[in-house]
Amino acid sequence: MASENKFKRIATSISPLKKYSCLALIALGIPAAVLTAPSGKPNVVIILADDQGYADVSYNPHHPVEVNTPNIDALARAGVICTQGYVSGHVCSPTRAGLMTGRCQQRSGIYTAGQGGSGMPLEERWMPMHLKQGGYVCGAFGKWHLGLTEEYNPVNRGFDCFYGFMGRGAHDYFDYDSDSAIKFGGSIYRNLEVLKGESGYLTTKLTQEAVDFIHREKDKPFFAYVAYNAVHAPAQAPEKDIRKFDTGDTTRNILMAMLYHLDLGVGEIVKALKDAGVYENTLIFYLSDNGGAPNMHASNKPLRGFKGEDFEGGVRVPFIVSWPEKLKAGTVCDVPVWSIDILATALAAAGLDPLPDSKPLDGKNMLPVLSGDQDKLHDTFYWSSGDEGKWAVRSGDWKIVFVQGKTELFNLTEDPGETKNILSEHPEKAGELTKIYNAWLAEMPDPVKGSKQWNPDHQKKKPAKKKKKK
Ligand SMILES: [Ca+2]
Repeated sequence: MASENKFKRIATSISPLKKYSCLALIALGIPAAVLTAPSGKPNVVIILADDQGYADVSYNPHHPVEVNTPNIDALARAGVICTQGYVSGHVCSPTRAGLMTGRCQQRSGIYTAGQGGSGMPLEERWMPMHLKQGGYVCGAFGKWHLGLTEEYNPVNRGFDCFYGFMGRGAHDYFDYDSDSAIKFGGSIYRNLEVLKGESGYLTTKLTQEAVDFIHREKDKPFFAYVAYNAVHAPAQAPEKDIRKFDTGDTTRNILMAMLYHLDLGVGEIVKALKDAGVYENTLIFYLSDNGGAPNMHASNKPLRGFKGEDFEGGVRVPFIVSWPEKLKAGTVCDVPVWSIDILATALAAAGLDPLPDSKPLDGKNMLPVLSGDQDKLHDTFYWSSGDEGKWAVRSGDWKIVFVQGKTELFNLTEDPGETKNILSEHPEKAGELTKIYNAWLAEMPDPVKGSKQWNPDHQKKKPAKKKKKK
C-alpha cells in the first residue's frame, strides 16, 4: 500500500537498524520483546484524542501543510506507528465502552453514542479493575461519556481519582460552568464533587491534572487514562493561537489551534514521565476515539469518510504504541489492530490475567505484532451501530460497508481509500462477509436503551442479508 510505504520510509529514516535487529532476533528464535529484563510492572498511559483526523498528525505523510504535531511525532518516533490502527466505534462513547472492557462494546449492549452515554452496564469489568490486581493506581482525566450519574463516575468504576466531565460529547473549553444541566458535557468534577469556578483552557487543564498524577504516583505502577475532549467541537481555542494559522478556513484555523494544544499536552505528559524517571518502563498508547469530524473540517486523507461512518476515515485513526524499554523505536506496524486490544496488551505487559469473573475479552495482546514476531492478530473486525443502519466487516484485505440499504465492497490493500465498489465483481465475497456479520450480530445482545429504535426481530428477519440483495 503506497501510503504505508511512505510511513515505512519515515520510520526507516529514523531508525535504520531496527529492521535488521528485529530480523536477526527472529532468525535466532528470540522474540524482540524479551530483549531486556523487566524493571517491574510498566506504567500504562492511554492518551485518547477526540475526533482527530487520520491525516491531522504530521507524522502521516498525507497531512495537510498546516498540520504540525511535533510532540505526537516524537512519540511516534520513539515507538510503533500502527498504520492500520482501528477503533471499535465510529463515534465517541461506543469506542470508549470497548476500550474500557476490552470487548466489542456491542456485547455490553452499546451500539450508539446515546446508549453508551446513558451508562455502560455496571456488571462489566472495567480496565482499572483488572489492573488493580497488579497494584496499579488508576486515574481518569477528561471526557468520560459512559454514564452521567454517580454510579457511573470513574471513581465508582475502578479509578482512584477523576478530573473531568461525565457528560456527552462536547464541553466548552473556557466556561467550565456553562453546562450544569448536562445538555452536553455537564459540570467539571473532581472525583464525586462538582467543581465551581475552575478556569483556564480545558485542554491545558487536563494536561496539568495528568502531569500532577504522574508525579504524585511515580513510585507505584500507575494507569493514567487521559481522554482529551480535544479536538471535538465546539471550535474554541485561545485567540492568539488561532492567529498562528492562515488556511483560508476559519474553522480549520481553530481546529489547528486546538490541535496545537493537544500536541503540547502530549509533550508535557512525556516530559513528566521522563522527569519522574519512569518513561522507559511506561507503555503509552496514543489514538483518537474515531475519525476526524466533518463539522470541524478535519482531514482523514487518504481515507474515505468521517466520524460517524464505517468507512476507513471514520474508524482508522492515528494510533501509536510506545514502550521504550521493550519496543524498538522507529517501527511501523502494518498489521491491523484495534482499540479493544489495548486492555489485553496492558494486562500482558503487566503480567496479569483478566479478572477471573470477567467475560471473555475480544481484544488480543498486540505486543507480538508490534515487535514483529507475529504478522497477524485478528481474522475479522466488526463495526455495527445497530438500528442506525450502518455496519462493516473487515476480513483480511476485504471490507464490506453497509449504509442504510447500500452495500459496498472493497479490497483495502488495492484500494485503501475505498474509492471503487467492487461488489458486482465479487458477489460471493460480499455474501461471505455478510454471513460473518450476521453470525456475529446474532451473538450480540439487544441494546441497553433505545429498544424502540431496535428492530426486535432483527435476528429472525436478518435485515443485513435482505438488504444485501438490493
Ligand atoms: Ca469522538
